Amino acid sequence: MAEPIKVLVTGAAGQIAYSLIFNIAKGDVFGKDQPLILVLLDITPMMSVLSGVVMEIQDCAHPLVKEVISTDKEEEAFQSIDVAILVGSMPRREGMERKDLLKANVKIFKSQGAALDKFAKKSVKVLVVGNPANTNCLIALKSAPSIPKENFFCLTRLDHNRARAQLACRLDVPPNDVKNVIIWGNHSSTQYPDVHHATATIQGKEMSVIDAIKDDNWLKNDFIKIIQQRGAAVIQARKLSSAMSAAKAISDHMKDIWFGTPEGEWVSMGVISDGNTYGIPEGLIYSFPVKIKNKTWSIVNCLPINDFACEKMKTTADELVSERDTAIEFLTSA
Ligand code: NAX
Repeated sequence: MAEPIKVLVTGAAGQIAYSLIFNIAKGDVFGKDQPLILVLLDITPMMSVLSGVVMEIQDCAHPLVKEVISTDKEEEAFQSIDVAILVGSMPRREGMERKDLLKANVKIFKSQGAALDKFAKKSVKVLVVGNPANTNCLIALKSAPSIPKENFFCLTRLDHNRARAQLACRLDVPPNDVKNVIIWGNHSSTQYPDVHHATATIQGKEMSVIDAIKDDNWLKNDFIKIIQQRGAAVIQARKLSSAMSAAKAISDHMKDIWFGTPEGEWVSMGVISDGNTYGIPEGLIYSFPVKIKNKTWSIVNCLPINDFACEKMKTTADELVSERDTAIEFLTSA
């Protein structure tokens, strides 16, 4: 059997982690033959709740789980880890300004970035989920200069899965028969879910989603709004934010990093922009279409972009530039 890998989940007493840890422990993410050391970090007041989660992990009797470490100390949590899934963050409270939310999160991700830099393996793969995910990821990356910036990702796979599922539903096909949608930009309501390159298999024949749906008005208006507002719709109905679907998306994202994307397919991931790709400013964590091979990502480049798409890609980039500038201000003054 392989050596265990050490996987850290932060926000481990929260609702996303509750589903996510189960997926990881049963081998859905890193494989059915990969032993695991699970490291669970949360804040001190949540340690009692976390101890209940640890009891439940034991009670699942998953054969792959060799050890569970639960802690409220970053120096213990980040020690020699292979994977960091950073879910825990400061939630937006009623009446809280966006700037205050960013400030609180800069503090958390600066500290966790520094802990990655000091304690984690240099090969660690880091997935930031806690919102604002793109900018939190950027702060962690900037605070961990000894770790390659290509090792940092933010989660936009939930938006990608939502887009795929909505198109599949409209076409009355299984979601796996819809491929190559793209989420561009920020994991926020400015994100641009793009169907221009997406295909669907209908009665055994692969065709463009645009030709299959034959409703430009729906694709340009309602579809985009549904995806941009889906998180809010779940909150309104459930009185809690997406958790099961977020855990599934995190699992899909990490599994693709570990095992690669299928031939002929790409997925959406927030990764660092080099400034030369689709005109997106250098240094932003921006969601692009990405392929993965040997645990290394590359952006699917040179897709034709029309004026409609170009404008939407710029709107979400502009929002990220403004978030970044505010966060950097806090980072340098903190
Ligand atoms: P919960 O409030 O259920 O859990 C968050 C947990 O994080 C809590 O147990 C809290 O104590 C812990 N925490 C707070 N600060 C911490 C710190 N400094 N170190 C370690 N743990 C800390 O939230 P949950 O529903 O699990 O959502 C977690 C985050 O995911 C939120 O920021 C949420 O907005 C974000 N999401 C991001 C998504 C994405 O696609 N990028 C989608 C789902 C979700 O909305």
